[in-house]
Amino acid sequence: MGLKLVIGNKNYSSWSMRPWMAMRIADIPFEDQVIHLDDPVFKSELARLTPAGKVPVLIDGDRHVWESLAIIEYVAETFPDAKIWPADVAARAHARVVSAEMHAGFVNLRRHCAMNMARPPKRRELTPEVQNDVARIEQMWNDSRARFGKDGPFLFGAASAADAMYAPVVSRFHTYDIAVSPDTRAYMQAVRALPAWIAWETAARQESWVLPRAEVDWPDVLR
Ligand SMILES: N[C@@H](CCC(=O)N[C@@H](CS)C(=O)NCC(=O)O)C(=O)O
Repeated sequence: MGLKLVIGNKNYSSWSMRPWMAMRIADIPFEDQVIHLDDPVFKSELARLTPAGKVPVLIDGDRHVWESLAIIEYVAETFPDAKIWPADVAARAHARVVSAEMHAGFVNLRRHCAMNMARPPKRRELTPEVQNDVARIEQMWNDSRARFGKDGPFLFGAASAADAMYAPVVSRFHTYDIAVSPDTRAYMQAVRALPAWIAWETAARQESWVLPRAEVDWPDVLR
């Protein structure tokens, strides 16, 4: 029996996107199952899979792994040759640092600019707190690229789990037309050109569900 990743709507579920992208980037075979976040059966379906009641959840036989970063670590251990994390130990440590920073933080950006891949890019005014998150993320991306990214366009050269952890941030920067530096734009462009990104975005745009709490223009739904 293969791996199954249970996820929320591809258009909106940023935490689901992270392990999905990491596994696709690393060519790890898996199937996904999408559960609409506002479906009345969402909680009851999920209760069978995780006591945390949230997506994503990875199912590997009788092992159930939830929390996006824990899923990535599980597949990195299970498929060591897939090189989910950078090969160099210093780069790998730093990739884990920035990924943990994402997992634990940037609440202001996440709340103010919900991921919504199907929304056409349109500028959203940012609060000072959100601007602080954006500034820290740009500083971190520049620093990672300058120290470890010489061999490619991604944070650690080749695409890795760190880029997967920040893929929903790339989406938010794009969707809300957030003012960023040319270097940040180039990095975003590289992430948005990844086959894994294109596959996720294409599927997200085919979904018809609308999640009012994630539509910042509500009651308008921009498409
Ligand atoms: N820390 C968790 C966050 C998971 C999470 O908040 N998932 C959202 C979807 S993106 C969810 O399941 N929300 C449904 C709910 O809270 O009822 C992770 O990294 O996986």
